[in-house]
Amino acid sequence: MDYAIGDVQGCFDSLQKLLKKIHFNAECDRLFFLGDVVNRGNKSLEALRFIKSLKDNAQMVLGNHDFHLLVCALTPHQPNRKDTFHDILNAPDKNSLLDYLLTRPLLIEHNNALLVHAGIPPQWDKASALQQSKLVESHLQSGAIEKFLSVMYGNEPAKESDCLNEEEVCRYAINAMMRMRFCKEDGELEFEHKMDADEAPSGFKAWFMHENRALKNTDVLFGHWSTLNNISVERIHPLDHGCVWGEKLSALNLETHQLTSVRSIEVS
Ligand SMILES: [Mn+2]
Repeated sequence: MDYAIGDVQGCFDSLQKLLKKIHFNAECDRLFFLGDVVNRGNKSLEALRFIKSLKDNAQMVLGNHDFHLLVCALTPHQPNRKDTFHDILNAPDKNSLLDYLLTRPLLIEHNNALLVHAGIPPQWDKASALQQSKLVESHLQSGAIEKFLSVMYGNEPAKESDCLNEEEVCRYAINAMMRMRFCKEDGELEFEHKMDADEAPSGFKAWFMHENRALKNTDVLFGHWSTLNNISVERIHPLDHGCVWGEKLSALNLETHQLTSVRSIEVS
């Protein structure tokens, strides 16, 4: 069976509890992690090592916390007080764990569904989304990684049409696929608000609520937005159920569409 799993954020013990509940078999089942496998929780190192150890039976897209770990590990940028991935930064296998993250995509296509950490802006069809993901991936795997990572932080350009060069195109793509919650129909991003989807700032909507969204007829599975409540939008599958905040970790069976959740067991 194939399963998509929401934001683990270092909650390794809850992940093991969830895998027990779905009777996960590492020989034949496959896990698709929706990003943010590390940070904020108490066992980022165990979580990342475990996912890497599953080899081809686990795949993951990069989330903003995974990306933040790369920036802190590979540029002079310092972790902040809330970051809990020092175990990875101090691990003897740090380099192979970082290499693992550097070779992860921003977007996975699986049986006509798209898996992404935050979302896909309304103006992108499948080909554009895959193209933007590949562009960032090519930079993550290039030799000039420190230079690339050190210019990827920042909220601008908010609009795709304002991107003047490849650096800005990549920054927009990273912000859209790893951080976006609210945007305008043309994909203009907004990062001040983190509340529920029906409390959008003026002029903005949750990215999946735009009427003319190009991917309306494609299943999109995503994490990142743990405060989303009771979303009922066709083909939209939010799977960050707030495990690191003491709520739930969930797995969606990609064949039967059955959802299995466990209550978080981490001390928050
Ligand atoms: Mn996130």
